[in-house]
Amino acid sequence: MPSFFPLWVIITHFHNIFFLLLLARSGLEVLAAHPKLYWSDDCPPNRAWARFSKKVYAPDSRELWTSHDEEEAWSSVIALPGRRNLGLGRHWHFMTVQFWVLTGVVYVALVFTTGYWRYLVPTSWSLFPDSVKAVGTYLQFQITPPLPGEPFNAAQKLSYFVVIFLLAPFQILTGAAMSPSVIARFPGYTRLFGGRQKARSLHFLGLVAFAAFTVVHTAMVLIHGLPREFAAMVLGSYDADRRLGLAIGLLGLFLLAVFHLVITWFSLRYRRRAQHLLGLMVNPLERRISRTFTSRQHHSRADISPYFRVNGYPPVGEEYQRLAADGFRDYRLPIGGLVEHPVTLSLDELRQLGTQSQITKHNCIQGWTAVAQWAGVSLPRVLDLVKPLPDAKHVIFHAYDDKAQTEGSSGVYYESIPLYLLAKPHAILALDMNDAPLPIEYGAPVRLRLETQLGFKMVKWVRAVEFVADYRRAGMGQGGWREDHQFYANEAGI
Ligand SMILES: Nc1nc2c(c(=O)[nH]1)N[C@H]1C(S)=C(S)[C@@H](COP(=O)(O)O)O[C@H]1N2
Ligand SMILES: [Mo]
Repeated sequence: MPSFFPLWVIITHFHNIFFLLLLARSGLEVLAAHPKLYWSDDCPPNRAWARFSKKVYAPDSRELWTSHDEEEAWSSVIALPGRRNLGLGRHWHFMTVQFWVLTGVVYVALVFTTGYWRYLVPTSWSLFPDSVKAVGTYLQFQITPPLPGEPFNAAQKLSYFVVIFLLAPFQILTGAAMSPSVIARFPGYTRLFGGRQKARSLHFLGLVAFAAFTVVHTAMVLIHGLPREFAAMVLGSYDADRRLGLAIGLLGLFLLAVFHLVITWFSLRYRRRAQHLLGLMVNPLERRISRTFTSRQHHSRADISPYFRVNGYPPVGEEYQRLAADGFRDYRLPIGGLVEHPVTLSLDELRQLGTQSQITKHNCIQGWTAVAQWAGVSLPRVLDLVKPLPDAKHVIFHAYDDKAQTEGSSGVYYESIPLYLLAKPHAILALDMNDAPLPIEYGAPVRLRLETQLGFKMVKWVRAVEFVADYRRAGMGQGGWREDHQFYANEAGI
């Protein structure tokens, strides 16, 4: 029998197992942060087509709830790292996907340059009836022989073709369709999938398909005989030493399990270090996307969502309560730090700078979306007014909500934004939502809107705006409250 599996097939196959397992576990961590799937970008709370959570929140509930309450803590057995660590799960996912895509590119290039494609790509219609026949043979507890001169039988060839050339690209494309920067810059691209929530649902179904394939694929390895298959898988030939193949194969699986135990333990035990180490490979990608993509969304009024989730409980501090009590008449927004002309503006003075309005899609890091109209002062206009000094690189938006008072955590909410993001067209200090002054839950009297970024960057209840050279002096130094306390990435374009 000829040797069908060259070294590059052995190596890329192993890489694929390695990266797919990381992607699946970290993907489940992301899902746990909003364990509901929808077909509509309005994410109506009672209309999820799948819900992996017992908690039910009604849109008309008398008591305020937030999307953070909807999060689930999943076990580290299925999720990486598990236990409500969305930020780290995303880090693992986006670190791994870069290597997985690279593996795929190398693999496909080799498949076509070596002629190996003949074993994978159907070239005759007979493959379809032959695959059905092959499955029938298996169902009669018999083994289907490979196609003449090829390593795989018809059913194998067809299923490998589907997984490699359809399912894998499908996961990459639906994944990209969920990035807020992609949605903002290329709204038509995400519409190809019917919107972000359909892309998210399809991405999940892609995971289910990968899992189903893996179960059948592994069962087939067992049915055909583990020693024989491991010999081919790790030594490249069915004629290779089966004892050696089996030993290396089992050792590989054992090391894979140990690796997952170690990274899960490390991610949970040293969350800050995991955030930084993974960030080394994720942040440059996020930064490139944030820098290059500019929002070009134009939704219509008809797209405005009937229900818009809240995240973050409103401030309860004395100062905010007092300001809110008379409709924010005494509210003043200080804009200062590293600027030539620091200013302190009332709401009327802010409005006098001229307002702009936009209908855009909000993307929360947890997974839900909603569309609203926002109106307020364009931030490029504010930059013209205060004139940032050359040293100013980041702008910190300080908020009124103290998480010690509202969510049993600690620290006052803030987020730092790189200066270049504020010079973009859809960057505004919003004063109105859907043609009315901002309601309290949605950030009254002033909130930030940056339409290429994830929701957590859009600070509500803004108390002060401060231009700085380095955000590391603020809070715990990670660039924002959610970076400090929830280990999110400081860049928020994906
Ligand atoms: N001050 C403050 N701003 C905040 C938050 C918060 O907790 N406090 N949550 C952020 C998150 S995670 C999201 S998704 C959006 C939610 O905006 P919404 O409540 O208007 O839907 O606000 C962002 N701004
Ligand atoms: Mo969010």
